[in-house]
Amino acid sequence: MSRDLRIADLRITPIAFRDGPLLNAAGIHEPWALRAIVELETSDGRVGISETYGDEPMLRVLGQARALVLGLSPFDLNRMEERVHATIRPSPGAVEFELAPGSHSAKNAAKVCSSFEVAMLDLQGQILGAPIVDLLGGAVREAVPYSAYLFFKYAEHIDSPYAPDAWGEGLSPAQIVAQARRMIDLYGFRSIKLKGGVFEPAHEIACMRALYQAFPGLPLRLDPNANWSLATSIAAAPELDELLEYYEDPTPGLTGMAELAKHTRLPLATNMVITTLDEFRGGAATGAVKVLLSDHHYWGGLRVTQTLARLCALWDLGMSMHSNSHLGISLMAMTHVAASIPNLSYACDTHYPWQEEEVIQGGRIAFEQGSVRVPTTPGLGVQLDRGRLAELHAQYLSCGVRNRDDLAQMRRYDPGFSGQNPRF
Ligand code: GKR
Ligand code: MG
Repeated sequence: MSRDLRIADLRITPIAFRDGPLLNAAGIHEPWALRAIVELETSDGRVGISETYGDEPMLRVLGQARALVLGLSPFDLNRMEERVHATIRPSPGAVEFELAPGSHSAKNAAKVCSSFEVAMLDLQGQILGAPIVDLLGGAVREAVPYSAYLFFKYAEHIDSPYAPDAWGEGLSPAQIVAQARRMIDLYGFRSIKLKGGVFEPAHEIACMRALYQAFPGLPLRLDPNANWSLATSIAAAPELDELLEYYEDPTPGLTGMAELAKHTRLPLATNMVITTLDEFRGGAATGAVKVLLSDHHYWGGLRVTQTLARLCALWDLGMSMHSNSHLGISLMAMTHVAASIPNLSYACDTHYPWQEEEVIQGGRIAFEQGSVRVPTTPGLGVQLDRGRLAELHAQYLSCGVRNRDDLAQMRRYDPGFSGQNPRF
């Protein structure tokens, strides 16, 4: 019976949700983060969902890909991928961020495949009465650990478009420790990452030292998003040696990371120099990085992430997971795939604590001791709240943001901000 089911409709709904004034190497987050909610509806009225990037070029390619998925069975994942890769091309003129690989339009086909694949797996799970993780070979863990993802931040956005968030300012070492304390009290995380590349390295190292003293025994990471020169990264390495579990993308490029690797005992991690299977081919062999941060949204989906995990095992690389601003549908997809990967060696990143709004029934997903329990209900295990979807879509229509642009936003605070990379 279910073999005859076909995908009869595709709905793409862009949404905008409140996001904090979070600082990074490129600048600062805008008050609204964009995502797109993808719905695939079958001829018998079932709806499979996924969450992906909501920038204009992404919405355009999703629209172009519409005809490629309609008429397929939810089980036709390989045919869907074949069609998308044959048809979808990079978007000329898209705003791209070195630090956010999901913004690279060269990854358009992989991003579309991922968004269709998750929704199709959701449908498969509903049809078979199985959670997605079972379709991926079953869970090797019942709950997936995430890390406390700290950001330098201002207390509120320029122009105060809405009431400030509850996190306050996060600039000094004491404020960063307070931010970590609040996040750990609320979510129970057992490892900590600080987004760096914002201030002078000495200040960021002082923050790491303050975290090390405040949370003895908790694994720590620092991610300057390639905003430190090779010389700066080498000079900082001995000071970071005892503080970090891994040193994430301090310096630009594979060659820079390979050179740095010769000067530090710390494992280097990346979501910047190896972001595609092609880059993996040359990158893994250099020995430059020891930990890879996967992300199903731009690598091409949950099954590609499993392939990546096998490659990491083969090349002896540790695995963690990258994140951008996202809501619960993405968190669930991340949780299903992470639960299926035996060699997930580090707690995953998630921006989720920075998001206040939700688009799923039941509201925000709960964390227990820093982990998200793997759903046992069919499919993704979460359903759309249509009222909330309509509200977040209305926010999209009125917010005016159409492409993430942290650099332009930073220049509103500081017109002289260079945006140069590496800046330190
Ligand atoms: O959202 O500001 C941010 C992050 O800096 C993000 O863009 C990065 O892609 O979190 C990411 C990372 O680990 O590099
Ligand atoms: Mg990173």
